Amino acid sequence: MDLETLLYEVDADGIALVTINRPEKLNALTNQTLDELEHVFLHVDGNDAVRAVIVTGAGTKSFVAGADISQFRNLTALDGHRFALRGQAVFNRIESLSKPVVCAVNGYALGGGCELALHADIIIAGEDARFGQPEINLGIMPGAGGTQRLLRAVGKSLATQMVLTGESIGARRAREAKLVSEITQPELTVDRATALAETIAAKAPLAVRLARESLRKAEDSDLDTGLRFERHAFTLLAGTQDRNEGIRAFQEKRPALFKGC
Ligand code: CO8
Repeated sequence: MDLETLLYEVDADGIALVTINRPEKLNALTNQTLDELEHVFLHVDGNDAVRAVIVTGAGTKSFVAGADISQFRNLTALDGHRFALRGQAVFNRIESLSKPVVCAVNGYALGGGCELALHADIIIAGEDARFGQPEINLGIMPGAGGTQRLLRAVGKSLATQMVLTGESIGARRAREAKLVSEITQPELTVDRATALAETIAAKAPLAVRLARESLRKAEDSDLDTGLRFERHAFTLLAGTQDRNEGIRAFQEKRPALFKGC
């Protein structure tokens, strides 16, 4: 597929950089962008050379300012249903990826942009980042996980305030609310995300995969189910060659060389 609204590259360390590239429209998501995101996520998932993914927006002003509103002009209820279904399906691919995803957010992360970031494992925000769900101002509401994932991320009170007022929050408030893990200077978000991705990429791939899956279970399962998953995942990893290598490297005081088996 020729990518027209995304830039996609994989560096020598296996870090994939996905850049939503419509800066003149503040990287608003069109149907085409959703198709291209899905294509790229499928490539990431099926490519063993990719160890971690960074998602960011082109330009300095915006990560993603939401779904492209011009597509909503003649929307019927059925179109709305299809769009929300499509948005949820594409963003859910992030969750089911076998690699961790770090979002580097500069400027606006609004509507579908905030929802996209909410699907990442880690969010790094520039000091100028703004997160919000302004759909209510358009007479609609979040449709790609915003009500469900924002509430899980920041709790009922702040999520309700954001969704019902449409008001956005800045980077500091987002960090206080545990939506983002770190704030950097705006020009350093991708560098910081890359450094994190490289650190993760150097670990044992199966351990990263299963630990990530186990963390995700904590979001949507009861404690017993989560603990059972954690136990089984731990058991699986105990039988890997990388576990053997990790322990041996520690005892021999050298860096471990993980192979993903
Ligand atoms: N859609 C389409 N175009 C947009 C969008 C958008 N969401 N946001 C900005 N643009 C365009 C503007 O129209 C403008 O284009 P042009 O120069 O051709 O007029 C250009 O980007 C620059 O924007 P502004 O001139 O408005 O820049 P400002 O700095 O004045 O304002 C704002 C920045 C505050 C971000 C403002 O652009 C804004 O309010 N944008 C809309 C934000 C919004 O409401 N987002 C939610 C959209 S609805 C949604 O996301 C529903 C998601 C449902 C599921 C998603 C599945 C993927």
